[in-house]
Parts: sequence; structure tokens; C-alpha cells
Amino acid sequence: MVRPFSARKGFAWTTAACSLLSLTAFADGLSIETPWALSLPAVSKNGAVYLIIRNHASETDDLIGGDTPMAQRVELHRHILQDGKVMMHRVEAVGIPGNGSVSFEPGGYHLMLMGLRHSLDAGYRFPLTLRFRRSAELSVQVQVLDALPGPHHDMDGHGNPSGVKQEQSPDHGDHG
Ligand SMILES: [Cu+2]
Repeated sequence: MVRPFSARKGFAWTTAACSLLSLTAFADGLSIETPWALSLPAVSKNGAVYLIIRNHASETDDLIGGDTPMAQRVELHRHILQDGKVMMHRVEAVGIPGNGSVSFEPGGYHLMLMGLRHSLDAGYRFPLTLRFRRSAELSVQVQVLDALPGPHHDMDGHGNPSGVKQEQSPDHGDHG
């Protein structure tokens, strides 16, 4: 099946997303990579932010919270599989091991935006500040995407290669 026009559009979208996602915040031995949020219907009350935190220092630091003008509050959540269902649990802190990293990604940890003040429209960007137990806070720009970034791009620009949207209810609010 050959669909040259949509394939070209998909490629342009992918290139733009990758260049925006290369933004990195760096301070105190911590760096943040690829902060992104999944686009959601405008009726959604809550959303989720994913990113990678690298700790270049030798001692563990903990992510303990965040703030954004985008939502009333930010919580640290983890998806876990429980009785065959994906449940979300709130956690107080996420340890970032020294000389290591933690990926916040669908199916695992995420920063939950509780009470959205603006809809998560693909292409939209918003600031997010992360707070740590030891290091100074870090601010990043979160890019709203309509699909999972990284090596699993859907080159056609359509569809849903990761199943992410099915995993998360529009309100993303089923807390276990
Ligand atoms: Cu959550």
C-alpha cells in the first residue's frame, strides 16, 4: 500500500517532534529529557507528563513533586498491573539513583496533572517545575504529543502504535 502524501506529512511531524523533544534542562547534576504529555480530549480533567530524569551525581536524589500553571496540582503516580487491570497509585517520591536514570513512561511512573486549566492539545507547550529533595528545582517545557515519542514513531502519522490512548481513560482518574 502506497500513500506518499500522508507518509510525507507523517515524516514532517516526526521531525518536528524530535527537534522539540531534544530540549534538556540541566542543573545540580540532574538532567531532564523529552518531557511530553499525551494529548487528550478537551473534557479531560487530568493528564499525565512523561520524561526521563538522569542523575549525574553519585548520590541518589528524590523527585518529590512539581508545579505547573497548567493544572491545579501535580502528583507523582505509578501505574501498576493489579488483577489484570492497570491501576494508578500515588507515590510520595521517586528515587533517582546516582549515576542512573528513571524513565517516566506510559505503564510506569508519571507526573499527574490534577485539575487541568487548559486542554492537552497536540502541539501545545507548557512549563513544568520539578522539585527534588537535594537538588534545586528544575523547569522544563512539556510538549503535548498525540503519540508516544522516541524510536516507536508511527511513521504514517496516524494510528496508535503503543496502545497508549486505550490504556488511559480520558479522565485518567481511576485511582486504586
Ligand atoms: Cu496518574
